[in-house]
Amino acid sequence: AEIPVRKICCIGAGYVGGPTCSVLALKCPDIQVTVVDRNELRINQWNSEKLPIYEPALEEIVKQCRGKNLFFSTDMVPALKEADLIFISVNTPTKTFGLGKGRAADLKFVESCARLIAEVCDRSKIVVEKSTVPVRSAASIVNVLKANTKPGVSYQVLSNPEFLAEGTAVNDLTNPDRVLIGGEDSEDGKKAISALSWVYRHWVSADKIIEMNTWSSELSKLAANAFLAQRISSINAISAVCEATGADVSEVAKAIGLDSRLGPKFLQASVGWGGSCFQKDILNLVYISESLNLTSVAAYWQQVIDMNEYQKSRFGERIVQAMFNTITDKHIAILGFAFKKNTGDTRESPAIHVAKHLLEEGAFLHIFDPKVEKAQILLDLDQLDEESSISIHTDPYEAAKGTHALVVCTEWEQFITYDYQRMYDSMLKPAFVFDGRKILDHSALAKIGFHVETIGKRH
Ligand code: UPG
Repeated sequence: AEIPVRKICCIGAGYVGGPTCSVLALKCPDIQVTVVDRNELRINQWNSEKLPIYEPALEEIVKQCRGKNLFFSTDMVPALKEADLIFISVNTPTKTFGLGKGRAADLKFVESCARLIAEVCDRSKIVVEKSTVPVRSAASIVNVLKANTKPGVSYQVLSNPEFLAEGTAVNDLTNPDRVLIGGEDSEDGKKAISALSWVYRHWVSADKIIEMNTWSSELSKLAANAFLAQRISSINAISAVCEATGADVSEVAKAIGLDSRLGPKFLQASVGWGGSCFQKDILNLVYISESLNLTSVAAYWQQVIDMNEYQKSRFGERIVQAMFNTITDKHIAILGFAFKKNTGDTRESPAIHVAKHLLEEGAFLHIFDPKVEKAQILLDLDQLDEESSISIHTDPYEAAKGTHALVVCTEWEQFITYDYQRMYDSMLKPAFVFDGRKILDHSALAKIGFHVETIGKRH
């Protein structure tokens, strides 16, 4: 039988393109996968011993496939020319200027990919939009391609949003809940859909591969992220009620989650959600809704973001209040700076918000995270170098030494098993713990002598 796709090129070697293509290469030995990016440093890192991103199990896969059927390159043109199928997996940041500033997604990178493809390709291709984009973006890609296509060449544009979460990327890619493929309702459209579906069927069962129209596929991605963030904002809203009444948000979450219609996942109250996707995608949904004159819809989803801002601020304020309304000149250890466990990514991390709040109140911060690089922490806090108000530590016990308080901002599992007696002994008294992730054993900490405060519970 005819093999529909022999060579794949992916533009964008980031958190989506890198892991997705690595798993693809692993599962499809008969397909050659080339990941291209104009960022030479990043490509060099993908070709080196130390990959540019940390994901459990990723390194083994890259080592196994690299040089065989997985390649990382800055040489875009030949890779695009040879490919039967091209993934566009570039970033779509929130616009920082002009119309839609602060909310709309900036599609300039997606558009320039489409222009480059049209310029260099001299045979027909399937172009797959993998970046998270506003609804109807595929139509814009089609427009740019059509207006610039060489004679005899035609394109099919598919939407195939990625649902992997950071820290579990390899597992999410290997065992996806579903794969969405949106395409044009025409004979050529159907052919393109079945070609991409053939690629996924190497390791995903057919019943999990869902075909739909392009706009549904694009909107499903935004909607899924909005629903996920909304669940966290909802439980965080309840956590504020708990703190004010004496209810315990863990008990409430458990009770809610046992309703089979709701389910137990994504009900962990926290200092707030972060990450590169939720904020950007919801802002995007809000912007699209407003553009379509759906003001009530826009206001509804905006509240999910507002509640998250409220939660982050509330946690910072609570720290100050508990420490006798002043933290000026006090030393505070921040445990965890990444936006979630098992990643070194700090994009939109609630830890940044909390740290800035504490700095504004005049505290000295001792920051420790198992994976985040020192330079990244300094960058996030707008600091050029370590100075008197911030020190970055590679050992949690060193970070805790001489501080008045420990503030947990990320749910790293290793935090659970630290020797808190040892930390307590090296800290100033009264010693506080503020658990922004509800992961520590609070009664054990109280027994040691800590004053413990956590989300969604009166101490
Ligand atoms: N979080 C909580 N409580 C919970 C669950 C998560 O506070 O009960 C926080 C978590 O700590 C993190 C944020 O929510 O700060 C987002 O977590 P998660 O969704 O696991 O990470 P992402 O890597 O941002 O993944 C989301 C979607 C994924 C999508 C991706 C990019 O889960 O499906 O592909 O965004 O769009």
